[in-house]
Amino acid sequence: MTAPETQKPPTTNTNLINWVNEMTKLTKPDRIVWCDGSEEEKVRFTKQAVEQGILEPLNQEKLPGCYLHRSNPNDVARVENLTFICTPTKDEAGPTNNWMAPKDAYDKLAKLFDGSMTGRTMYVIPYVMGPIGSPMSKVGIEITDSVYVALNMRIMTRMGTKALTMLGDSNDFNRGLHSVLDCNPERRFICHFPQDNTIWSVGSGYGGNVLLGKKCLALRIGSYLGKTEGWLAEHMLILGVESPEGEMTYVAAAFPSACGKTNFAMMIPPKRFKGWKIWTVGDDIAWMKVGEDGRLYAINPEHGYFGVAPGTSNESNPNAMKTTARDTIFTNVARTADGDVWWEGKDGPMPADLTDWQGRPFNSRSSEKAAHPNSRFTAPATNNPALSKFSDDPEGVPISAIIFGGRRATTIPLVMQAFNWVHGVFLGATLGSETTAAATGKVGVVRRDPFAMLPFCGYNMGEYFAHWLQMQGKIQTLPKVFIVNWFRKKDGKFLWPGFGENMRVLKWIVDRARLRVGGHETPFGWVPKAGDLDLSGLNIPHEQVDDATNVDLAEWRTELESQGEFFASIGPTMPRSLELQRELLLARIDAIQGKDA
Ligand code: OXD
Ligand code: MN
Repeated sequence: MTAPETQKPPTTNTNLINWVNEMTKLTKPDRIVWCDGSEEEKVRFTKQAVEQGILEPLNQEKLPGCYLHRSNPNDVARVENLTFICTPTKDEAGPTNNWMAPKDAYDKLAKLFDGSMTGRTMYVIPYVMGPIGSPMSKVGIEITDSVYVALNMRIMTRMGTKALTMLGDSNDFNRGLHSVLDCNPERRFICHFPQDNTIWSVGSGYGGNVLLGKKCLALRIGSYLGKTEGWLAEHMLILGVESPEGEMTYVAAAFPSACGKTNFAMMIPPKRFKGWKIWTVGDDIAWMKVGEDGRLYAINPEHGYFGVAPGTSNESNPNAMKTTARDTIFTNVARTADGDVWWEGKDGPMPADLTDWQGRPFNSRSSEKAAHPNSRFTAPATNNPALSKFSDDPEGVPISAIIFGGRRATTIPLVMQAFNWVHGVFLGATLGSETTAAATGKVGVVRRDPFAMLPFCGYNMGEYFAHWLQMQGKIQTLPKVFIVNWFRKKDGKFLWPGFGENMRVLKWIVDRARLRVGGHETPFGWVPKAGDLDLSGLNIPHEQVDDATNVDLAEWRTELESQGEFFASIGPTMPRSLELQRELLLARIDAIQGKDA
């Protein structure tokens, strides 16, 4: 092997230099580029990506600094069946994760990585997850042979020299290695080694599989670090609700992939809520730790949004439209004849002469979609007009309420509050949702997605539940816990209008968290008392809202039984106290129906 063309490493950190040398020996690149995160570098990488056909410039007058990427059609979503947690024992990964023994995984992937960068450039990307200098932030280094990854990581993280400065000479950094190879699903593996703080990803170019700071570090490795270090890494948006009087309340909310977290985090309240404002801290991930005052504080480890494009419009999310109007990378959307982007659910009629996400002329009569259902935008958080001024605060923001939400056609009411922390953990643990296009597999089937973390928990799910239960002893001022469902249906139609109107529900949540509104007790939790949910100016019949908020005992019995099957599948690590919660709720139904012993 001839020595690769390289620059002098911009660091004296010998742990880092040695690791990069080791990975260089394995992958044998022709060139090594250490990323500094500068503007000049962005321009250079973008030019290269355009020359190589990886990015296509869009109409620079309409969308300055925006580019389109078309992925390999076989590589458009996360691949949960090829994602592995590689812990010394299978039990540590637990029943909800795919497992490989660390040595087997390293050996298997080393064969694939061997020489994988020959003829290619290796990019060494130093990045920080979280505000620079925050005690909650973590440094990662991603080595990749994809300039698309380098450009996306630049948007999604605090990337470059500042990360090396924060790392200094420390050996405490996540080691991420990625190679696209030939993008063959047969040779695609996303392997996590929590004990080694290491991620190896091969054979894919899709964001969730390859932007290693996001799902891999911030959630899978992050959740493991959270358990060992006593904090929480969660699949949650973070938003601030500002009242007309300037009172700020912060909320964290977990929803499974593609259930509208980005829309909720950037919501614009309806006219009725004049003077109210929503500020985005994060749209996908929250790291939460107990502060000195005993409250739970959250940071968003990310610095950009990797959002689902279809359905995003000036009606559903005007802030996202503004956020993506410049310096954004679009992946797998359709393109108009004048170099604009398009997707199903964007404003206005479908333009003529579209090019579809695979670069083919689009036939508007075909049953196929012009944009892939999981097409994405990667946009800088700093473009967001609603970005919270505390999103860069090293201390994070204090969380008053935690919300769980799924996509459920039946059973789950519009909003319900847990009786206490343990019941709240139960609501998180039993979260269910219909599957979406964010992961490969069948769409629209209800699956349990506890805490929206099923694909992202880096260790045994039963122990994860136990960790949540144990946090009760650490947090002095516990956030109140809620469950919401924007997706309930009757006769095939959604009962609740969603989007900005969700502000009505959020206001009740804020008032409950601040102990200034009552609640109506149902066997399963508190719901708004008649009149407490502000419905003024909402143009839908009251019966429809009643249907959206209704709690039906028969539906709940089925639900609790299915939750029981899920709990049983967790096995011996399943905390007994959560099963007791379930039994208690079933007993309440029995009592109401006169079936108690
Ligand atoms: C995401 C996901 O991309 O959850 O955020 O799949
Ligand atoms: Mn997500």
